[in-house]
Amino acid sequence: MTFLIIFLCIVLTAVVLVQLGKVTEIARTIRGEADAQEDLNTRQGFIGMVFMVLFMIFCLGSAWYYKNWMLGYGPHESASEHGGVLDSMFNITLGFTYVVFVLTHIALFWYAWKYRGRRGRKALFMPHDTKLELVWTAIPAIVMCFLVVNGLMAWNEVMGDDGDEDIEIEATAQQFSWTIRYPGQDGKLGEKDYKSITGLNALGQVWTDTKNLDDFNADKIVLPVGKKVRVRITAKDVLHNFDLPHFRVKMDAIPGLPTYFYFTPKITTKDYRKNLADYPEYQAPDPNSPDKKLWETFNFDLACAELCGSGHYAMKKIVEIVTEEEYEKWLTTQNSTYFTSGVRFSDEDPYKNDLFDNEDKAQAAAFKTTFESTLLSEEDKTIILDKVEFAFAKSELTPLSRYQINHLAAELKRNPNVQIELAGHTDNVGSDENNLTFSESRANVVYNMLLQKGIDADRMRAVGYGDRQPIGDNDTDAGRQKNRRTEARIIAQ
Ligand SMILES: [Cu+2]
Repeated sequence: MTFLIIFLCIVLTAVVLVQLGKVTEIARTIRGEADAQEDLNTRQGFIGMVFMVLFMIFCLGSAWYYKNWMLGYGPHESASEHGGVLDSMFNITLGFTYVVFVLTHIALFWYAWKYRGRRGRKALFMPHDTKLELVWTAIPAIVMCFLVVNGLMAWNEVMGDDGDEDIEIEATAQQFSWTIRYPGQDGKLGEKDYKSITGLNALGQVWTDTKNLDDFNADKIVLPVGKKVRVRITAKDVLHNFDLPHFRVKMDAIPGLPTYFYFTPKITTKDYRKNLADYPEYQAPDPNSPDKKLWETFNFDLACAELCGSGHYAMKKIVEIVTEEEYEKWLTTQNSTYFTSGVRFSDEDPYKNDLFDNEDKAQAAAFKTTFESTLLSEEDKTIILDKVEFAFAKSELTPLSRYQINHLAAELKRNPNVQIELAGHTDNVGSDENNLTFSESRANVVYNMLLQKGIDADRMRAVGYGDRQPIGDNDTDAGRQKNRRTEARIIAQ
């Protein structure tokens, strides 16, 4: 309905204008061409002047109306230390262009009014004026020089590395998301190589570079206030742009050409929200969560400022600036590194045949607990050596098995009165006789290793039980897997 009324209004206005035009034309013929033309010129000159004033009021009024939403004004003072430099540069440029805009705007319509066509007045023909040419070339050139030099100086100040210690993080753009990588405990991001990119290794981290092992990916950018940050910026497919508008950070993310940006956040998200609360604009309810006000739900954003494709708008991440203590606390919650959560012990893990010190210690501690509780237990004297595994259909230990055998040796040394039986078991695949010999030879392998580690032969015996003592269902893969096992049974203590 509203649409129909608006449409009819427009049509009617058009009809009125056409009719008015016709009336003017008839009047012109009656009064004479020249008179009519002069009237028209005066009227149009006057309308031009009115437009000038209204347009100027509109421009200034809208700027005034939106001032508390605009970056650089009201509550949106830069949230980074360098941002003020860029803001003042913008303001200087704005100052120049503002003066030029107002003057040319006035001149344009004033001249159209003052020099409107009138009877008996002729236009001055001026094909060329060297002095004027010089003036209107020189003034913009000087102003431009000033602005460009100013800009270069600001750029050097912002991008320069003053050698202060920084936190380095990495932002990788791809259609249509950001991957934010943190350096982990060592504070250093590991090397990457595009040739290392696989389904499991989306960034192409080179796992032989140990700096990579503690790197983790975060679902938002969290940074401490007052600490310098260096962001490595890169892209995997097309051009993107790393934009933190509130921090005046903006840099292209280019495939194959790493870029960077330094910045120091100077206000926490919480304090920024408090500042916003002083402005009536931010007292309105947030349309996305109506029980909260706009200032309460405010967050700094990471956006992609390059039109990179249809999902471009979705390239958004929250940036949270917190106090140093809160940052340290947050770091401790990010304990799953990319390597340990997805890559460890996979085929891509170059360390899959070894345990790291911390893993070895954790396994040793767990084994010690099991061993001691088995010593205390009245009935169950069996410890399943769950980490002792053999190559398929062979009596050959997998490389990682050595760790648990070490742990067993350590416990036997700590408890010199303990004697054990090493019991080998198989699943029910194959003949009974074969399984017996096979399980015995596997038990013997463990026996010999313990012997090498200095455990006396008279404290142990190795026995093969074949498939006679299953603990799982031999009809399923998982059950058979359970049945193929080596046990340490305490026979004296
Ligand atoms: Cu993008």
